Amino acid sequence: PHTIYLKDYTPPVYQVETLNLKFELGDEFTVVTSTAHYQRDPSHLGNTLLELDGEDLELISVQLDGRYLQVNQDYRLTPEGLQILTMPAQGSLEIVTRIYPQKNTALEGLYQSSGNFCTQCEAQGFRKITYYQDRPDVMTLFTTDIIAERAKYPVLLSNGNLVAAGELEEGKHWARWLDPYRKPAYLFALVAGHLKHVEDFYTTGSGRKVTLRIYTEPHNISKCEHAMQSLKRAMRWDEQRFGLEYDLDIYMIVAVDDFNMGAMENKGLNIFNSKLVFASPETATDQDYINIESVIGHEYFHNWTGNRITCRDWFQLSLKEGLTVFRDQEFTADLHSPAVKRIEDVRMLRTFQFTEDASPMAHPIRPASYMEINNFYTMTVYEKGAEVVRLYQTLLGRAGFRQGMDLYFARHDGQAVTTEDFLAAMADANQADLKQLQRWYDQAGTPEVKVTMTYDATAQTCRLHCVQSIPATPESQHKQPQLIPLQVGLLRETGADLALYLEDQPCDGILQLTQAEQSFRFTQVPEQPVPSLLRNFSAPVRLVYPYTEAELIFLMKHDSDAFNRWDAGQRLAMRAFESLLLDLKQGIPLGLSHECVCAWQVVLTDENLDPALRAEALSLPSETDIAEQLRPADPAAIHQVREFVLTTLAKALRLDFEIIFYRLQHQGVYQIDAASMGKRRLKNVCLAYLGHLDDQAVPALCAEQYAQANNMTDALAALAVLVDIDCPERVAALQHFHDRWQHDPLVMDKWFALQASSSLPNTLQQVQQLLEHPLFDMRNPNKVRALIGSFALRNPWHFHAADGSGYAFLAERVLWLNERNPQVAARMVRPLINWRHYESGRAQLMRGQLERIQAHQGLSADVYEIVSKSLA
Ligand code: BAL
Ligand code: ZN
Repeated sequence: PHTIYLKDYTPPVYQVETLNLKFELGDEFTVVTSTAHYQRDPSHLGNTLLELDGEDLELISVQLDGRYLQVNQDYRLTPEGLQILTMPAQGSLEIVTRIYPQKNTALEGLYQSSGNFCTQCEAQGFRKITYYQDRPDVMTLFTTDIIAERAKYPVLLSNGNLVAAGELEEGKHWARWLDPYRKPAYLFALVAGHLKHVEDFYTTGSGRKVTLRIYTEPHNISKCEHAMQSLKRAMRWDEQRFGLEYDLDIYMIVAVDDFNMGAMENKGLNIFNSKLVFASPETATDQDYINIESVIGHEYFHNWTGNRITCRDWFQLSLKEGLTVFRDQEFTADLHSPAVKRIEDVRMLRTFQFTEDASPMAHPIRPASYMEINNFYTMTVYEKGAEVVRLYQTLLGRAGFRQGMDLYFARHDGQAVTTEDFLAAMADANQADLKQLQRWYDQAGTPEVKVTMTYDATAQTCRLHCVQSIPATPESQHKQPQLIPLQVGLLRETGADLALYLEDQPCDGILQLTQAEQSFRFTQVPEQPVPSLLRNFSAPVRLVYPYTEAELIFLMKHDSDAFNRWDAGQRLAMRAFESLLLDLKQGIPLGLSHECVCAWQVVLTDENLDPALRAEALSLPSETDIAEQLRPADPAAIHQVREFVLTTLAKALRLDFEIIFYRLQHQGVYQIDAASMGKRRLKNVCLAYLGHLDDQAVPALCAEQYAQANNMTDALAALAVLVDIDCPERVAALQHFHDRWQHDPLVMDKWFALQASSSLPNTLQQVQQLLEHPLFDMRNPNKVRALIGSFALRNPWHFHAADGSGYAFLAERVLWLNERNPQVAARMVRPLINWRHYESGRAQLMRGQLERIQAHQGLSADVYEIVSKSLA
């Protein structure tokens, strides 16, 4: 595999005016006829080479303006595709190819899922359908004809509007779809199958009636209501918040079981992993409900940020993904609890993106190079990208951000653009100098901001001294300072916020860090305050401040910023873990301070605090978080101290946990509003703590909750506690769950995932046995993620077993997947790449498995890129 560089970008020589596609879908193969009208950029003179991308295609014929072309004379086949050797300034090229969707296990291009045809073209799947300039800056008008056997494939769908349909001989039928908006090939979609749909309507702000349809296999049709309502909420929200309306007469979503990612924003025809569509109280957890709403929103929001304005090239991926994640985050925050949403997003960012940013795969949100673009659909491009978009809003305010968005659409609708275009629109709309924000796009690594405070009682001033640094990452050793908005508050002894004056000027609390080192002097500060720093996580940085235990406990109680109140608890826990790890190493008996225990008791029992926030506060940093922050990591020690803290809190606060648990135990009819979800969350956090007590009553309590639950959230929470306890109730509940849900693959994913996350000693053995379970299928990405992904990512203790058995297991699975589905293989190998962060024994074992994978013949570009970079 070779490396592709952003600096080598050149615009396409040919644009495509129209593209007509004809698919003849068959039982063994599919014939694709593509007719494209090419138009050369006038600045290029003379007949020119036209290079078309193509992969795994059988070429049948090529015609130029009705004349058959001859191989080697008129065209040439290369490993990358097809070259038309002397292409005139304009011409119609008809290419006929044969493809084998039924044999497509990579789930890229045209493939089958549950016997139905579907597509996934982003990023470069279209080249597996026909020869074409498979790059996002080639945008054209698509017309798609689909021909298939009516009995097997009664439903034929593509992008845009259905303009004609009819019957053919031999039981076949056809449909023609026309998409009136120019689009790149990655947004193309086709679906053909035995599907049913639910239908609803939405009237846009300007009064246009849009038909909404969700297509599924018939047996799942009853589980689409939540997705449909979510779609309508998303359509309304985008009108209200950003003034953006939908632009076609029909919006379709198709749910499929075999899908490499979550969902895909194909114009007018989204294709979704069924996991992100189907919900019923019995089968979906609260988190599933929220995720469905958020991803339905995300794909819908792409219609403007991604489809109407798309990326010039794949280096700009964050232009659409960071922005659209930001939009879906705001959507969820506006509809539910902004504080809970912020906490959840930051928790995920810190656990997974910070880790990625400290890994050999670290890359800027706009990478400068890649080998395989599929490897860059990352937490960095998506989640850090969203944080960078959030920086604009923090700096410009909501109104200023909206003005920037308006200008971005006014300037670039219908274009394929770059992140610089986005920055320019934001800056120009606000007459702001935002040039320094560019560094967020070009530099990888999580910035560290070290703050110290000095207070001068005589002058009544308080100085915050800030030092920013960005760690070296593969793309660069020396970093330039970035523009970091640092939102701060100063708390009085009473816990109230002081009014802020910077050098006697009133200040909104947002400090703009622009230099490596900078001081800010607050005046009119009558007493020594406790600083609340990086409020609402105003930038994706690691904040370092020498807080004392007492100060953190004070902030946990008093900070007016809900995010920082939560974060103070996380810092307090991390401090405790750090000192316990040291004690463990030195053979000092473990103990948790009385003050710490009381601090969590105060949060737990604070009836004025939103139950969801109490639950968040009681959810301590994960073993993965601890491993990342306290390197080199010893996963066994980390597991031991974290279990110690949980058990200590469970014992000390048992009565409180029980009182709250029983008070919230029965909630009647299942509701998915924020308040009900928050209460369930708190109740189940209490149950999880009680699960740490060595008490016979606990399994019985869990078994009871499992048996009585009228919803999946409560059932699964009870099972999650049981799965860590070696008891008859565990066996019975797992068997019951299996028997009850064996017909439902998505619910069974939960069953596989739970067992893979168990802390019981024989978990790896169990996972290996589950690979042989009749309902497990390595070709289904959801199953792989549920069983193998959960084991490697959610069970660090067993994955990092000191004998290396977890690593060897993962490597074997990666090699199996490499042959069949390289994208999924490349995702699964990632838990090994941070091998340098672990103590030397484990580090060597992890490296050994990476070397084993690297030595494998026939490694895909996807896996090769990750493994070779990790070992470099
Ligand atoms: N564009 C790939 C799926 C998504 O981010 O929406
Ligand atoms: Zn997206």
